[in-house]
Amino acid sequence: MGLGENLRKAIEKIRNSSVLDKETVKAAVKELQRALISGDVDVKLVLEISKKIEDAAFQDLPKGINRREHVIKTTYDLLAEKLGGEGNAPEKPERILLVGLFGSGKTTTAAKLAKYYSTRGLKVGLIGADAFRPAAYEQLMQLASKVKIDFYGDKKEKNAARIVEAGMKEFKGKDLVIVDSAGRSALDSELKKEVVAIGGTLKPDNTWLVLGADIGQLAKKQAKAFHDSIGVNGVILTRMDGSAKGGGALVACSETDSPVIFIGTGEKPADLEAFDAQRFLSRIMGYGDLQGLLEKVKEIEAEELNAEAFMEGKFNLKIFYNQLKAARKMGPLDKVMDMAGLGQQVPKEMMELGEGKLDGFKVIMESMTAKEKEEPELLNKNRIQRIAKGSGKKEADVRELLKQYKVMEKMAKKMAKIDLEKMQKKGGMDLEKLMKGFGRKKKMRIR
Ligand SMILES: Nc1nc2c(ncn2[C@@H]2O[C@H](COP(=O)(O)OP(=O)(O)OP(=O)(O)O)[C@@H](O)[C@H]2O)c(=O)[nH]1
Ligand SMILES: [Mg+2]
Repeated sequence: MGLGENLRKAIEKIRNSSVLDKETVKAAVKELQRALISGDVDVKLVLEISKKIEDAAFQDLPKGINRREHVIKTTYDLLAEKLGGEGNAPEKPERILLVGLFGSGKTTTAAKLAKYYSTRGLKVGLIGADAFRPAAYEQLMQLASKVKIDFYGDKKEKNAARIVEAGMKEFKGKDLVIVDSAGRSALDSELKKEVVAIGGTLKPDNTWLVLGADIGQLAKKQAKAFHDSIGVNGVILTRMDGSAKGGGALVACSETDSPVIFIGTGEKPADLEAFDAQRFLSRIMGYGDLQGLLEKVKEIEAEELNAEAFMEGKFNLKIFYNQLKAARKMGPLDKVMDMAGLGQQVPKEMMELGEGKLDGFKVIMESMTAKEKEEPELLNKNRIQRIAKGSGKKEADVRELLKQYKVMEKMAKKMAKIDLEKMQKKGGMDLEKLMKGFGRKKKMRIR
C-alpha cells in the first residue's frame, strides 16, 4: 500500500537520524505530510497532525522514553486517532445487510463475511437479494459454494424484500444471515425505498455500507449520506489493496458516525480484515519496531497504575517491587517522601537500594507463586525455606525482602490517609511534583 511505504520512510528518518534536532523533526514531518497527502488525506487534517507532532517533539518527555521514541509514539497516536476504530467488528452479529453503489464490492464482501464468521464458529446463510442485475444470482451462488456457505436466492422474484422474507424462513436455524443487495449509480429514492423495504423485513442488527477505497476523501460524503438517509452503522472499505487513496478513505470515514468495520484487501474470499486502527498502523509503519515501543509504553503505564494502587493503600509484593524499580528510575525516593511528610519514617538503606539488592529481590520473587506475591502474609517458615532454596538465596535474604516490604506496606497505608489537597493548600508541598514523582499523570484522585 502506497501510504504505508511513505509513512515508513518518514518514521525511518526519525529513527535513523543521529541527532534529533528541530531540522530533523521538520524534515520528517514534511515526509509524513507528503505521505498523507498522496494517500488523499484531507490537507487541513494533515497540517493539524504535523503541527501537533512538531509541538510534541520538544515538550517534556514522559518518563522512561527517549525523544526519538516520543516523536514516533506521538505520530502513531495522532494517526491512530484520525484513522479511528479499534476493532469494531461484532463477534456474533445475527443479521447483516450490505448496501452500496454499483460495483463497490457488496457481493464479493458478502461471501467474504460469510467465510469470516463461519470460520469463527457461526452457522451462516447467504441471501442474494439483488433482483436488479440479472447475473447477480449466479455470482453470489457461485461464491457461496466456493466458501461452502448455504445460499438462498430466487431468480424469478423481482421484489427484494420478498426474497429476504423467504430466505429468512429457509435460514431459521442459522446464527447469522447475510443479505447482499442491489447497487445503483447513486443514492436515489429507488435505492432508498428498496433498502428500507429489505430492512423492514430483515431487521438487521448491522447495516454496512460497502465503499471502494479508491474514492478517497469522497468516502466521507457517501458514508454521511447513507448514514443519514438509510441508517448504516458501519462501513466496509474494499480494494484497500489496490488503492493509493486508502488512507484518505479511512480517515474520511472515521470522521463520520459510521466507523470502518472491515477492510477488503483483495479479490479472494479470504481477503478481509476486521479493521483495527492500531494494528493497521503498526503494520504499515513497520511492525516490529513500533510494537516494541508500544509495549514499553504499556509497561511504564503499568508502573503508573502500581503507583496509583500504592497511593490508595493497596499493596503487595508485586507493587512493592515495581515501586522500587520506578523509584530508582525517578531518582531519590526520599525527596518524594519528604514532600509527603514521610521522609523520616523510611529507612535510609531502603532509599538507597543498590542495583544488586534489587536484582536479588527479583530473583527471590521469581521463586514465589503469583498468590504469594499478591498475599505476602502467606509466607510462613516453610514457604520462606522453599523460596530461598528455589532462588538460590539465603533465608535471611528472603526475610530481608519481607522486612522491607512491611515497612513500605505501612507507608502505603499512611499515604492513603493523607489529605493531599489540604497539604497543598497549606503550601506544604508541590502536589504536581509529588504526582510526577510517583509516575502519575494529572488524573490522580484526591480524597
Ligand atoms: N482488489 C480487490 N478487488 C475487489 C475487492 N472487493 C471487491 N473487488 C472486486 O470489485 C469488483 C466488484 O465487486 P462486486 O462484489 O461484484 O461489487 P458489487 O457491489 O456487488 O457490484 P454490483 O452488484 O454490480 O453493485 C469485482 O471484480 C471484485 O472482484 C477488494 O477488496 N480488492
Ligand atoms: Mg453485487
